[in-house]
Amino acid sequence: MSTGFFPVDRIPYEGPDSTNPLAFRHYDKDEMVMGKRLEDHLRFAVAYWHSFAYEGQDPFGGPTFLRPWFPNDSMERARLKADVAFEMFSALGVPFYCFHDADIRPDLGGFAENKRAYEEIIEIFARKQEETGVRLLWGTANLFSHRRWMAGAATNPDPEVFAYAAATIKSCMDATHRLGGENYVLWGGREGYETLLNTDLAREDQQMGRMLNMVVEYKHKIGFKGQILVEPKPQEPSKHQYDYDVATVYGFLKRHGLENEVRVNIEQGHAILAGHSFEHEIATAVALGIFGSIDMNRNDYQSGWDTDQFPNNVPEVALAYYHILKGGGFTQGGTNFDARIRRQSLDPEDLLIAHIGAMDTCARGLKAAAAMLEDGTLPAFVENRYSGWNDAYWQDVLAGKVGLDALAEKVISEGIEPEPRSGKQEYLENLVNRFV
Ligand code: XLS
Ligand code: NI
Ligand code: NI
Repeated sequence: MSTGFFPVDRIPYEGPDSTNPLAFRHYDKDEMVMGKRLEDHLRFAVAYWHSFAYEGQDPFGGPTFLRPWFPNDSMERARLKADVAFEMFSALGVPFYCFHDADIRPDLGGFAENKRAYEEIIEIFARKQEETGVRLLWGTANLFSHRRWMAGAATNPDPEVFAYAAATIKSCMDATHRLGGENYVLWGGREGYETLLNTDLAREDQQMGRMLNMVVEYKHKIGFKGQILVEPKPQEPSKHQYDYDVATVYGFLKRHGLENEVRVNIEQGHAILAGHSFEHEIATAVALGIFGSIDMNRNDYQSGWDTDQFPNNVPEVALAYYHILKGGGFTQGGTNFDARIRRQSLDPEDLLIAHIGAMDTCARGLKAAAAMLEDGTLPAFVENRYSGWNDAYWQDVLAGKVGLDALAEKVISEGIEPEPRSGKQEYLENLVNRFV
């Protein structure tokens, strides 16, 4: 029995010439690209929080979405929300979804009541996953909204908050494991500070390192096969967040002996906030061997905060997928739409339209990226640019068999005077434009 919330129950693929706003024009999930179905390349997920828990508030105004499952104060409403959510996953034909504990259950006050409410909804999700074939890309804990987290979760000066965070993470990992989730994500919105005047950086680093080690120990203890992912973000809500960007997270992982256990979930808008591009963050993670998954969205380039809009820029998305495909593509990760409709987009169909446009944008981007790889000119250019290093002598240099003095001797005895070569940036930009 459908709730009747959405105007249609299935979004068809109608091809590029379709003018139907409730149809895909570029995302044909069975289309083969580089020997793989588009659905298996992109691994789309809907974010429960933005589409079903966000009520439309902004810093200056309250809720604008008057959904029948708001306010979030009873199990009955939480069950209705779950029904509508799975109707949308099925209508869109997405293979995955993602959620926080606080998105799916009412806040009933104490830890034990909330845990019971959460577990009841998890059992409903398990049944709905069976019925629809939709799977869990990742689970996570909301350790940032409630006032108890205002001074941090793992990095809180109060050890009892640390314990509460550990208990919350444990129940979210158990639920993710129960639902066969492919990843578990940690985003530390409050793991940072508002002012250094009240903050001990060394202690907070130690606390955060211990928490992440406990997560990894527990993963192995229960036999969870998913990836553990940290999601970098430089600030917001904290003035400064410790998981600033991919390179910072890598340093943290090394410091705490976790670089082979934990990978990153990279979000487009967070990359921009950190002063990077999305592809910079992806390429860095691939180079360091910690690429895991992506949160796909877009920021407004004028407003300067994390606006979580749906992606609509094909050339940008194409470069992101280029680096993902070049790095071997997703394994357990995927494309999670960490994006919400604008607070004036009131109609139920606006939720569908937003995801349709985003999925079409990603499909076009991925196909352009695949075409660039299959054409081969761009990767060959880069390969060729470094090809001098392939000689045995230069490999010995990298392997540490040649020292500074030996290199100095070589330059003098062979009269080496290197000739600069063009980086051909404009040529490469024009080349990319042939595919997007
Ligand atoms: C907030 C983050 C958050 C994580 C999940 O900016 O993107 O939504 O993805 O906690
Ligand atoms: Ni975000
Ligand atoms: Ni995110």
